[in-house]
Amino acid sequence: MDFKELTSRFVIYGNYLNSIPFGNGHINDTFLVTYNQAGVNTRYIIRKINKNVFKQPKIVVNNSVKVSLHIKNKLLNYDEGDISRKTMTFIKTHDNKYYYKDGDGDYWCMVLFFEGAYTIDYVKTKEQAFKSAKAFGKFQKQIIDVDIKGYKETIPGFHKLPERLLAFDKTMDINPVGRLKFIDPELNMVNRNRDISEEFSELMKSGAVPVRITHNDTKINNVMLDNETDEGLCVIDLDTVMPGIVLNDFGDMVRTSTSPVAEDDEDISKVKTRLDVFEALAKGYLGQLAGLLTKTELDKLVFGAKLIIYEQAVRFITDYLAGDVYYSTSHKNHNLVRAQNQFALLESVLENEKEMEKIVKKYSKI
Ligand code: GN1
Ligand code: MG
Repeated sequence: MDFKELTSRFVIYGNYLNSIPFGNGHINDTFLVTYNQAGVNTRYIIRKINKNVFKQPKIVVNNSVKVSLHIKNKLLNYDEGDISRKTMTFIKTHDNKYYYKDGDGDYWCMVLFFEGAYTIDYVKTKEQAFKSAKAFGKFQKQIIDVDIKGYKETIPGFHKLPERLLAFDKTMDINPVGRLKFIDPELNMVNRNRDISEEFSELMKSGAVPVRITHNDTKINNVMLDNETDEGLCVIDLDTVMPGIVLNDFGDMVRTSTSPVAEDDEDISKVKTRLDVFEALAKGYLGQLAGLLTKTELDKLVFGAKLIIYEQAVRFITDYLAGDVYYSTSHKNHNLVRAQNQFALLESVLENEKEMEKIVKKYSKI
């Protein structure tokens, strides 16, 4: 890819210097681009939206830009400084669009890079959990008033667990690459926990959990932390911002923070949910959202953790059965290991459920 030519489609001043691959997301191709602008090096991120995952890339662009502008206006109203490190700044093209469509039909988006900030892949200290959860809580607070009608689904049925299970069942029937024989224990885990899906369906049918605009991918490495203060600056990876439920967002923080090891760590014996980290998450997230969530949402936050961990395990094992067609993998059992890891985490959450409920109560206010 000729990045000089590609980035010249966007309104950027100065001279192109270089670009390098960046980050470790499983879905989109991301690059860090440097321009010299009047003697100062300015860095940008350019990302190719994965069109196999996001069938309608324009919806991704619309949602990400819209939510970022909404947050920018909030920050301006509250007169907060450092705005370009507290929300994403999307760069327009010369024909006034927030994306460039290349000759292969791929969509590219460009944003300002956050200088002086970092991300973490797993949580080492309670403080890191607290600060990241605070950032996700603040994000939710900032967008609590957006009009849901302006946001379509970027991936239809993304967090609809019954559909994920249906996909698993279908893949199992087809067994396209002959891996079914390797997944007896995981199949058992899928089947033993199908009640989570039933509870989810009941809950959604009852209407007790409001559909809001949510992030839907609140992995711990989707928060930028400040190099100096370690405070959360900005929530990133807005591809899945769309109508959703806070249960999943809280749950995905639990999924990606409370285990001391990464989601693909092979040493399953290390996978467990750390209650002190969980408490820091609840404190950070709910500290921002006091009075803004409903009683049912608060009551079901721990269920949200079970929901998303189970869903993620099902997604990984489905992709393993399908022959690794969705997630990028670096070895042949990568998705199997990921699924085993997530099932172990689910078991740990199930064991600690009561304690976790108590913690959430402690920080819940209506
Ligand atoms: C993907 O984009 P990335 O790598 O942060 C996935 C999430 C999963 C996650 C598991 C659009 O996230 O839903 O939770 O991998 N995103 C999409 O690591 O499928
Ligand atoms: Mg993502």
